[in-house]
Amino acid sequence: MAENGSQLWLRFDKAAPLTAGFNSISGDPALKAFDEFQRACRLMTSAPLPVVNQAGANGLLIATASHPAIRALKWSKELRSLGPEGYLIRTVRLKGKPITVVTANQPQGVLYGVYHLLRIMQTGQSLSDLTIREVPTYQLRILNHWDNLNGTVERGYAGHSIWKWNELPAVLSPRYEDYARANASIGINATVLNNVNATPDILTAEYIRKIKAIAAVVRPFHIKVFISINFASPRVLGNLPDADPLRPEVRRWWKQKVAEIYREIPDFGGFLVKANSEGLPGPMDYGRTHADGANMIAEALEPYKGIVMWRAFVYEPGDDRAKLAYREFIGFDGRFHDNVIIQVKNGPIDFQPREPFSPLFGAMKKTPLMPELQITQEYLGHSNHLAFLAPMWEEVLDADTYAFGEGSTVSKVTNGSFVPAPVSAIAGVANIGEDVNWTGHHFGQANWYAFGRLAWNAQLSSETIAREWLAMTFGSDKKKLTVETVPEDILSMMLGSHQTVVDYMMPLGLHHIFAWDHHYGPEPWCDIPGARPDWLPRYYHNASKEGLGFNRTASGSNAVAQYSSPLKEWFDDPATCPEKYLLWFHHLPWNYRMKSGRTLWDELCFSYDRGVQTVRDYQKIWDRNESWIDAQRFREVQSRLKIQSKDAVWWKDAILLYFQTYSQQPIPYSIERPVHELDDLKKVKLDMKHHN
Ligand code: BDP
Repeated sequence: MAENGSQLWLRFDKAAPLTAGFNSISGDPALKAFDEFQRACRLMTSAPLPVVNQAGANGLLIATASHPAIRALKWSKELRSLGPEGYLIRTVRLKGKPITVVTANQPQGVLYGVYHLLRIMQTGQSLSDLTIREVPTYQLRILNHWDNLNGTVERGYAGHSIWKWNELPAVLSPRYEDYARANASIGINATVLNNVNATPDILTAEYIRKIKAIAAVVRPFHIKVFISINFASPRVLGNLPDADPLRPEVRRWWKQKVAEIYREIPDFGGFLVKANSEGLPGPMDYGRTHADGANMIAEALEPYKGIVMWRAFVYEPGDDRAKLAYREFIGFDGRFHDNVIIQVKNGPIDFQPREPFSPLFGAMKKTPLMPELQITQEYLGHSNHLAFLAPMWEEVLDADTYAFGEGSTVSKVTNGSFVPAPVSAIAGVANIGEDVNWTGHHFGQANWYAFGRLAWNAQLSSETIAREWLAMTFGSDKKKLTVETVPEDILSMMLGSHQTVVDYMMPLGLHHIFAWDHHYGPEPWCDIPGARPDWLPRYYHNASKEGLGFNRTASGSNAVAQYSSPLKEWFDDPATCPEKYLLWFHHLPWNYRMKSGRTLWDELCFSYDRGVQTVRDYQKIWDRNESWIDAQRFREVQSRLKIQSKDAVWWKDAILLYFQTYSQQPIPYSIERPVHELDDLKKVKLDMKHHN
């Protein structure tokens, strides 16, 4: 069968290694879950299952808790502990006959249960004696689209936006439903349709009708729609003199606007707000605070149970940029309304290839916080590089903040375990565009998949996620894949790929040494006269004849002080600071002795070289699997690996040759020699406009 990636992990291929064997289906045919199972069944076996009134031997029963067949099972106690989205999948014996039951309190739980069951089937796991109970880690699992109303996507590398605003509401692209299904299949239950750099237009009556049309398509899949708003909207759209959050007319404007939205979309989710950040308007324009701004909007949304996600991505110049969000927000702890969640990027700066977690996690003890992860690879090779991000996110979610004692990990301080959260949430900046395969790189799909799976269950291992995704996404008659039989070489390529990108871009805690604006290639030398210092790489790497790195210890910017003990002491001392964050927290001499026994300079050289060599290995791994991979996807991934390989060499040569002008030391002779001249590399200017 021809494959172009458009079906994602939902290929429901007839060749899939089905352990299937259901004879009939019963329960509640009005449920979307029921429909979806039958749809998948048709694709897998050409025919849906016969619908019967009562489950018979090898039957499947799909229903909510209130259905008589489920009530008869007397599981009410267990069902009560599941909340609205949790589910049970169990094999029961009725009169000696095995029946598989998928049930939950609410229809959405049943839908997630059905997709779990389908996943078991698609990945060739056993269907007998199932005893599955799942409850999500986060209640709101939300994609953030950075899609502009003109169809471009900020930091999007998979073509234009999937939202065809100019055709809406009259024309509904069939992709909207595919999108909703894909998200529901991995537990994503909300979406922010437009860029955080929002224009006021999204709040006009015209756009509200368009949003309503999208909401109608995704609603059956239990997905709620949110939008990003521009704080100045009352001034721009409402002709008010300003947007001061304490001005009664402004407050009234928001209330009326929110009422207008809910009249059209009764289950609307709420707003995402980027305010007083990177030049966008906000409450501080009027001498007010983040709390004033967020609470005003929260008040308007409150009667409808809407939510405000207020971003903490702020960095007014002044101090070490890594400290700024914390400094600006910590004083507001406990001062936000109940329906405000502060949305915090995983790291303190900006989605770098690797950052330590943001010190706001755990530090705000009375305010619900939600992590914002970036699925789109703005700083990780766009859609050209293969970088499976589950390991990076696992590292963040499992990081111990120590804020509430040992074990208060980032996932636990954000999912309501320590800080009461009326709604716990996690966001991922989408990597989706109108490309046939949705994400540009076929392996970019794995990051969308991984975000959903981790948002549902933050304890899942990257390996489990990669196995599931590979088994569902690849595989054919020639090679049937199950979670156990996925090719080990491709699996390990995926699992190591984030570290590999870090190795050839920014190892050992280096960060933000990218080219200006497009964030693709290396430009550690970049200098733009008049630019803010913290927009330039030099600010971050501080290379000099003496050494390299950013001193954030007590003798430097003291960013370490924003972390809880014992972390702050560990980070403060190069001997205990994890080497992966070494140059994030320390400025060290070129001859500093690393744990490997090598000098810092040599270690850097070896990291870059390891990155290059490993990408070359990825090319070999991919090529030797050619015989069983469908032709188009094989070729497309192969050609992107070539680009990645060349880029890795570009990175290695640029960074090592440039830093060598400071270290004045030879590149260890066992390492492949540079093939570029530094002066030539300095002339490289990519024509990659960032759509803003
Ligand atoms: C940066 C991006 C920029 C975004 C900004 C944000 O470069 O395009 O608008 O983050 O998150 O990473 O607001």
